Amino acid sequence: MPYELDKTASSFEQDFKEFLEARRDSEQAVDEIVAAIIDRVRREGDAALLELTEKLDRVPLSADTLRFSKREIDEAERLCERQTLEALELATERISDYHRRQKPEDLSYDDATGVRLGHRWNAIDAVGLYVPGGTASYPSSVLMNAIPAKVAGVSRVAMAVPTPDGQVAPLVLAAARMAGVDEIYRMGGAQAVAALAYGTESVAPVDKITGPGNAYVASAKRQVFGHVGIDMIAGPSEILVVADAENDPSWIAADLLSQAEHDTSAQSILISDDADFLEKVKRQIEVYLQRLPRSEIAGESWHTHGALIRVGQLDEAAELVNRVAPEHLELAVAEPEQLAAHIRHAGAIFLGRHTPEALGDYLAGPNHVLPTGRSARFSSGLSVLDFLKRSSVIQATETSLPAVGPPAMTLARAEGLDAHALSLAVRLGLDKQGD
Ligand code: HSO
Ligand code: ZN
Repeated sequence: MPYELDKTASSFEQDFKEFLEARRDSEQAVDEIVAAIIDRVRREGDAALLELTEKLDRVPLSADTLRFSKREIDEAERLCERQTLEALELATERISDYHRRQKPEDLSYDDATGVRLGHRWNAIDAVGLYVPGGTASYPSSVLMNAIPAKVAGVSRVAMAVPTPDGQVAPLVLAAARMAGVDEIYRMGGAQAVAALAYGTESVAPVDKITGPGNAYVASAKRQVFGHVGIDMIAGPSEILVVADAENDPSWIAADLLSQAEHDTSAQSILISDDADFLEKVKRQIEVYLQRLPRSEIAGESWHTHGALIRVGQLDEAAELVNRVAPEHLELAVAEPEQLAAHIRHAGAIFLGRHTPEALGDYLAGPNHVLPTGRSARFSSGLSVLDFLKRSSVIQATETSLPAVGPPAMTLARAEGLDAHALSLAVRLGLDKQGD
């Protein structure tokens, strides 16, 4: 059964701490297996990649069939329903529009000494996008990863998707084309991450790898980090809803289940100031669980990690939210803005009773790749900035260098780095010996 905590009870602080510290991720000993796979792909290239794909995904491929052809993607598109493609197109437009507004400006100014300072943004050259196979193969996640990369100006986006027994979701391929993905490979697991990071005869290496995956993919991303960039390591999904008693319990119950159905390790939390309302939502969840197709996953998530928390006053919820730092936060209250003003740690905030989190998962516009596992304390969702990097720019002149050069020389000498001091001195006419 879900956790039931009461902020007005004397044991609350202890109970809440235990709840926050409870582990949700199953630790698996995969690092060694993954290290061996990466090493093989690095040394043997295509041969290792194709052999591992045949063994693990049961698909015999050659260098020619590793990559999806234009004709195969056309065919996949034909298999998709028109209405679904239209919804995907709307999502593409809305996500693109939102992310275009994230593009940062270059900076350039002359400081008081006359030195010109600033920075310039440039896109990463090539990005690898990992897309899981099977039931977690979400077209929406293809859009959420590929669109910000393309908006940033990444010229090459290469996607890896495993095709167990030769199967792939046609909508995933359609989404990839819509988002502007340049290459799609039939490969998955650690071997795909290794191929993207180090390159093989058939897969050119990329500079950064993003996208979710299982424990093997997560371990592989961690192990290639440094050689390439990676995005965050996404954990199981989370939702925290703050709701007053004016809500329809069935709306809130559905919202809690919407994330619980992702994964048995997902977490759904409800905070309310009304014990009766909490009870109604709890009952409604059981009603929905009778009929939802993914009720086994959602039920296990809700019954082992779910929580109902009662507070004396709704404004006490903000402090608890900040301590949880949830991936998704819904504020289903009369004055959501007032409560939101006190929220400092949440991946995405959904305001009011008519903004279910599911809207953000698909086509509100902002990214649905968000910090999980309390990492919203120190990080943000995926954005255009994740596909850009900054070069700082400095320009001193004959007239401005004398203002800043001498103290720089002083610091160089203090560090015992005389060639540093010399490179300033020769320009300032302060190096007597060189003449
Ligand atoms: N809620 C998930 C994303 C997703 N939902 C994809 C539906 N499809 C991220 O936490
Ligand atoms: Zn979702």
